[in-house]
Amino acid sequence: DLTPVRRALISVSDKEGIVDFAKRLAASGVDLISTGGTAKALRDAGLAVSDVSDITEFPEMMDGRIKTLHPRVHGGLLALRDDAGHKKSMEDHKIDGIDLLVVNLYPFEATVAKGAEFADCIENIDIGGPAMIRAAAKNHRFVGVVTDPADYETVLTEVEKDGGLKDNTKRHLAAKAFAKTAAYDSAISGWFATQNGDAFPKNYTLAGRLDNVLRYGENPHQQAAFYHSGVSARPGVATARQIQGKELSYNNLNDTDAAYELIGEFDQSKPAVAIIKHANPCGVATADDAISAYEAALRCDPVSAFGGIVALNQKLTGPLAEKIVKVFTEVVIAPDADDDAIAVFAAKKNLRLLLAGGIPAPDTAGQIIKPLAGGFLVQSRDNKVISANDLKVVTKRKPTDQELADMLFAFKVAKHVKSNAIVYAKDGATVGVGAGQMSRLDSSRIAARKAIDAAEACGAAKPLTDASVVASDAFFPFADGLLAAAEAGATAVIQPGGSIRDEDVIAAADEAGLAMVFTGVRHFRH
Ligand code: 93A
Repeated sequence: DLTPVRRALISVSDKEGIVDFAKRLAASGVDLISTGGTAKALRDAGLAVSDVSDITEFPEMMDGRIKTLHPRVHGGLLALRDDAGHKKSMEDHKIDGIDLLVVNLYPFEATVAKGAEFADCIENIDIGGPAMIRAAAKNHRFVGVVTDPADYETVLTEVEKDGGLKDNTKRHLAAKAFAKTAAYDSAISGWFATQNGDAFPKNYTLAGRLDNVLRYGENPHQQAAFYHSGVSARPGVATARQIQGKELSYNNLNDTDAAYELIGEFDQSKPAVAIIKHANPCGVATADDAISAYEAALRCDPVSAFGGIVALNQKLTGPLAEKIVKVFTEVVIAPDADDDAIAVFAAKKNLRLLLAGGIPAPDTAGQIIKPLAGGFLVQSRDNKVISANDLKVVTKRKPTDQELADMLFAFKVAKHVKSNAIVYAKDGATVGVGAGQMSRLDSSRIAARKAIDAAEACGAAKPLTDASVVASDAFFPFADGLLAAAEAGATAVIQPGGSIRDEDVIAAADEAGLAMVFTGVRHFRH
C-alpha cells in the first residue's frame, strides 16, 4: 500500500522552506519538476530541476496565467496507475506519472487584506494551482498532495524511510487539500460578492481557516475550535499577537472580541477602557488619560469586573498595567504596549496579553453568523454609528452639552450590551448597565440597583446614577421603564423612538422634566 515517490512537481508562491524540502527529496532520488519562479529558486540553490514548460512543450504564457494547465501535467496527476487503459494513454501521449505535488497558491487573501486594486486581486486568483491540487487529491491512491508547509517534515520522513507515502498519509493530505481549495474559493466568492455590493455570496459556505482546536467550548463537555475568516483584516482577537499568558479559551475569545469591538466605537484621540464579563460590559469609560478611564470603568461595577476582560484603545503603559494587575483579570487587549507594561504583566503568568496592532473601525462592513438547528443565520454587522446630527429632541427641555455628550457615549455602549439593554452614564463613564432581560423595565431597574451597590462600594453618598443620562437600545414601549430611570436619577434619555405609544412616553418625560432625544436607529443584540 505504498506508492513510490519518484517524480515531484513543486509550484509554490510562498517559497519559505522549499529549498531544504526539495534538497532532501532530491537526496532520496526524487526527480523535481517546477514552474518558473520555483524552478529558479531551486536552481539557484544548486538543485537539478526540469521546467514544466519542457515537459508540456508549451511555454509559460499570458503573464503566467498558463503554466501547468496541460494534459502532460494533469494526465500525470490523474492517471490510475493500475488501469490498463490509463497506462496506454500515458504511453500514447508521452505522459509520465507525477507521484508528489507540492503547491501553495497565489496569495489572494493577503492581496485583498493589504487593500490592493480590484484588477490586482483578480490576478491573484490562482487557477492552475487549485486545478492540480484537486487532481492530485482525487487521485490520492497514487499521488501525495502537499498544500501546507507544516506537512513537509511528515512527507520527508516517510519518503526518506520507505521511498514513498502511506495510504493513510495520502488520504489525510487529500482531505486537507480539498479543505484548502474550498476555503480559497470561499474567500474569493465572498470578496467578489462584496465588490458587487451583494451582502451574500450565493451558496454561502463558511469561509474560514482552522486556526486552532480549543481545549473545550462554552462548557468543558463541549468541543470547540477557532476558525479565522478568509479576507478580514480587522484588528482583533483573530489577528492579535498573544504576548503572554495561558491559552485563550472559547469564552475568553468571545469576551475579548466583545470588549475590543466595543472599544472600537471610541476615537483614539481620547483614551477609552471597557471591562467585559459574559460578553456584556460591566464598565466602560473615556477620560483624558487611560488610568482615569480604567478607574472610572472599574467603579461602575467592581464586583463583576473580577475575572473580567479589559480592552483599551491606546498603547498600554506601565502605570496602567500596575492598576490592572491589582484586580484579577483574565485577558487584556490593546493595540500596543510599552516595555514597562509588558514587564509588569510578566509577573502574572496566567494573565493573557493580546496586542492587536490597531483598533477595529466601527463602520466597516462585515458579516455576523449565528447558528440555528439545521443551518445558520447571516447578517451584516451592526456598523451604524450615531452622531449628534442624527438626534431629534422630542421633549420641551433640550439636553445640555454634557448630557448630549454622555447620551452619545451611553448609546454607543448600549449597542454592545445584550438586549434589552439599558445603560446609565455620567461624565463619560457608565454608572449602571442592565443587560439581557426579557423586559426593558427589568433592565432599567437592574442597572439602577447596581448603581446603588457601586455607590456603596466606593463610599458615594448617592447612587452613581444620580444626575446621569440613560440610553435604551430599543424604544420604551411604555413610560414605566423611562420613569424607573428618572427615579434612579437620570435627567436625559436617548432611545430610538418609534413606539406606537411614543406620545405617552414623551408626555411622561416632559412631566418628569427630562430631556429626551430619538436616534431613529435601534441596536438589538442577542
Ligand atoms: O496563473 S495560474 O493560475 N496558471 C497556472 O497554470 C499555474 N500553475 C501553477 N497559476 C499557476 N500556478 C501557481 O503558480 C501555483 O499555484 C503557485 O502558487 C505559483 C508558482 O509560480 P512560480 O513557480 O512561477 O513562482
